[in-house]
Amino acid sequence: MFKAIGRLFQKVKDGLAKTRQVIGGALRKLIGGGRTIDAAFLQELEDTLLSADIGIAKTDEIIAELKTRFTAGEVAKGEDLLAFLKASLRTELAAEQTELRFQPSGPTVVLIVGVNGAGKTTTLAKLAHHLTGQGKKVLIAAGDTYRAAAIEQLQIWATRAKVDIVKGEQGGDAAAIAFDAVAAAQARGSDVVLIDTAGRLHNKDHLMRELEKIRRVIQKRIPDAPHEVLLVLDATAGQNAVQQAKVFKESMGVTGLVITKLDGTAKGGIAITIKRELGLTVRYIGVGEGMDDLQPFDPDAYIEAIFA
Ligand SMILES: Nc1nc2c(ncn2[C@@H]2O[C@H](COP(=O)(O)OP(=O)(O)OP(=O)(O)O)[C@@H](O)[C@H]2O)c(=O)[nH]1
Ligand SMILES: [Mg+2]
Repeated sequence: MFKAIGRLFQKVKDGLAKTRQVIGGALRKLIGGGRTIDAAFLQELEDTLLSADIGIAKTDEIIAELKTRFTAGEVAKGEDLLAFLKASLRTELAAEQTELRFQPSGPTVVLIVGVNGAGKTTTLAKLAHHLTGQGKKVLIAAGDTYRAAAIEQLQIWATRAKVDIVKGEQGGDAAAIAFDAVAAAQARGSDVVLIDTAGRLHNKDHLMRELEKIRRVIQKRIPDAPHEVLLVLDATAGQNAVQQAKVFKESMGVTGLVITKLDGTAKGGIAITIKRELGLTVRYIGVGEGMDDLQPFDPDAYIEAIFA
């Protein structure tokens, strides 16, 4: 038993060493203080959960369930409460596919989308490095032709990660780059194509139209592509990230999430809120700016880190 707990904590330490406590200190103080579970306590607990972006619906559910359990004598002290909270949050994050779903043959095409500054390009680079480490042949496409320096930024990462890149000119047609990249991947026998995209165009409609066009053009070469559409969300964006997920899910058929910047925030609860509200699963998390700072999402480790 103790060994198992020890192993679990080691895993959490290894896996999320850089992730700061998510709900952390406030909750520990609340639970560890030997206080009785009364109205004031519940109010504080509610505030703490909300401030970690657990979301109103889930928070309400937790508080209501806690009242029932307390009345029934099932939750009496801090340890019970901690166990209850972990179990309750864990049920929201079923063990699902985290790593990319690879096609049995031909390149697996992955579109990386998200608002500007979310961490798309960095995530793409980290993912390229991660997949190369698994022995995959990776090709990346500089599909952000909008932002100045986006292409150079990706070229630097391609050199660092030692992967092929297909790029064009700034101001060029992003869909054409995506098309060329898929064609090149087919010709060269690449296992995976990662396509970077712009986060900001003249407006949201313009952005969505461009992403739609990229999708259409890729399908001329591979009809069921893109096989994965990963939405990159900045954890520090809090409830805004939930809103972004709604918009992208509706227009882009997002297949999974990457939550970045978990190393710098106490707001990891959005993983739970988005899963609950939109049914989207976190596939990877970003815990820093370096090439190794991407991890496949591990729900157990994530829950432990929330309460670390
Ligand atoms: N601390 C930390 N910083 C990150 C992480 N991921 C990305 N960043 C930083 O966030 C900033 C924006 O990252 P980009 O990858 O350029 O974001 P983007 O979505 O491609 O942005 P645009 O191309 O402007 O749309 C950079 O300074 C990154 O180094 C992360 O997991 N942790
Ligand atoms: Mg970018």
